[in-house]
Amino acid sequence: MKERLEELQAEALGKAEKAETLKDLQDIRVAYLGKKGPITEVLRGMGKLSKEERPVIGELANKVREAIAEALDTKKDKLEAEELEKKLEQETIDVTLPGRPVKVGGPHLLTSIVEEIEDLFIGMGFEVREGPEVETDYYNFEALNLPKGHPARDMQDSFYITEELLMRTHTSPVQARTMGEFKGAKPVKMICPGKVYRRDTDDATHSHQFTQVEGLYVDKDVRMSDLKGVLNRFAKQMFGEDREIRLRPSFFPFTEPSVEMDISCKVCHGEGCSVCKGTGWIEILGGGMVHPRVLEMAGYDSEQYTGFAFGMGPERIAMLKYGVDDIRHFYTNDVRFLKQYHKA
Ligand code: 2NL
Repeated sequence: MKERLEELQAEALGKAEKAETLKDLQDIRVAYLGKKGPITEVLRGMGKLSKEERPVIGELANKVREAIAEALDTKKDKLEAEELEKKLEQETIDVTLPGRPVKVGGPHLLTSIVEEIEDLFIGMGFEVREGPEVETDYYNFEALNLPKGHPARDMQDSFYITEELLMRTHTSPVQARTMGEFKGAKPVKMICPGKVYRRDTDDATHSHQFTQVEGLYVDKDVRMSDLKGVLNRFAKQMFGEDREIRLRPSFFPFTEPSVEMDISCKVCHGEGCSVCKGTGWIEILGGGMVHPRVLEMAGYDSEQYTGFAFGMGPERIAMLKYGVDDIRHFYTNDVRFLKQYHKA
């Protein structure tokens, strides 16, 4: 019996050593230590032994049982540790791998240009003001010296919402509102950037929705020379200190006198080329002295106050500055166009 037990122990320990999985270990445990296993069987046959042999075999049987259990436990710990090791290895993150690049966007070219224009005028003491895109007929036309039936209203075919409401055709109503707010009692020095709408058929130079920046300076003693000085500074900072400006007489219903401003052509320096169509000059904006009727309607005494105003299209400014040949590029949002103008 003693030999049988020792044989069983050796056999079980050998198998435990070779076991490769936790399942193998469990099978060995059941096979050797289970109720139907060989050790239990040995213990059951102890009745046939002599009084002297019984405690010896009993003790040995327990030792064998313990030895097998211990071998299985040890092997179990080892297998579990190996498994954990393998799992950790599989799940390792290589922090030195290069990351996947994140696509970063940037401001739209028009946004950048409008901000650049704003910064230049803020630098000259102008305040930036915004207003509604849906306007009343009064602020969009009437207050700007464009009474009902005025031919210039046809020039600006507009999107009407009701008889009295329309999509603004310029940003001047923001200025008319501001002058009204100030009640003719204090100076106004402001610019108003924003979207405007006109019933035009879209093509390379027209868009039914575009952007405008208008400026207004009303105070005692504001003169045409102030307009010229401010616009000259603007043109040089926007297009380069080597650019010249010139003012030509023009007409707008809300200014008198009215002017259009050209900048000298950078390509030919005034000699005449295809960019400036042989003239040496490129038109960039319009302006003039605020019509006394516009001042009076807003509550300003036109005997005491004078003002200048101007308006420009940021799309046109951007097209000239960057050589963009079609206004629709600003609105079709082709990333191949847009990403060329992202700084950094
Ligand atoms: C252009 C010309 C212009 C104005 C805008 C204005 C506003 C007030 C009073 C008087 Cl409140 N004038 N604005 C004046 C002259 C020209 O815009 O070609 N814009 C794209």
